[in-house]
Amino acid sequence: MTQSQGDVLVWGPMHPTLMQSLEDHYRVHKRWEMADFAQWASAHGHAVRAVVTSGVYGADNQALDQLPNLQVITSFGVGYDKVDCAYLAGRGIQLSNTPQVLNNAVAETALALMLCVSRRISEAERFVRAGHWQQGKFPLGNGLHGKTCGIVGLGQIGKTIARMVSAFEMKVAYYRPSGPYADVAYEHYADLEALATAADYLVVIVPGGAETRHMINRQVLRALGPTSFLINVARGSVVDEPALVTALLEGEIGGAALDVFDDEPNVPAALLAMDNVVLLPHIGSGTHETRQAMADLVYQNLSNYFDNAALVTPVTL
Ligand code: 8YV
Repeated sequence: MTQSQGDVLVWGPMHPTLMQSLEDHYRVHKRWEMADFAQWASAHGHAVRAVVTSGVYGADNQALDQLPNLQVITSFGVGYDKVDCAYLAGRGIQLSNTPQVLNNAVAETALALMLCVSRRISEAERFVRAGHWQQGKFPLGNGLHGKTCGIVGLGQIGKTIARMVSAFEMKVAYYRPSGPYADVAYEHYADLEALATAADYLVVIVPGGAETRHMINRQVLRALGPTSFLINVARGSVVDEPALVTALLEGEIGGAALDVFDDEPNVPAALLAMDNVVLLPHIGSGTHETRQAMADLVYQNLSNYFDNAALVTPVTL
């Protein structure tokens, strides 16, 4: 194929095979390499019909304003809280994301974090590497078996986490303010603090955005309690980070395991100093297999758009 099918603006560096496919089939414009986007857009912005971005990069309205003929945004990742859906709907711009293909990888990350924080794995490894084993035994951790896993956000990833923790013979409970799902047997809570009180492990996997911002606040953390743990594989914005730091400093929760932060890649210095906190650099979906599947899905959505076919995984705006 030639590079004649259309002009695509790519927001930031993407998965290598996706970049290659884009460059093989489209005229690719790399936003992150532009010294002055506004200047570039005033000359070339009218040609752009498609944007490729990720859940982490998003796309700001101010930049999109400079792409008057934009018709589709294909985003790498399931979360799309960094694009303004109302704005896209207003302009008739379609949006796609990459649901389903990352369910297992993100759920595996949640399980890894639960095990890591409960059994003190990172801390224990630091202990060995520092040569402390010769001086004495490492303290005990907490088990998962028989404990309650409270899931905040029983969507597709949440359900995958529920199935995985069931194999550890944990009890599963979930929060849903609008009532229980008819087809789900797990224990339902309409009140988040009540779920936190019941949970030994509170796993956060709701979409980011204004509706869920800081829903994990000081009250929820206090309800979780000093022997229980917070796991966040959703978005940093869902947790009130200063409240989390305070709750940890005050011993109000047992520990936290976090894959996501409010201001990535910046992690609050107070968290870096705590041994009962596990910190990951947003690797939830980060396996070779899953990232390839996500890359393929982004490309399929884009090529469908240019072939005048329906998007494979459209977001309803
Ligand atoms: C990132 C994610 O999008 O799917 C999501 O919502 O947070 C991740 O999969 C991905 O890491 C972007 O590079």
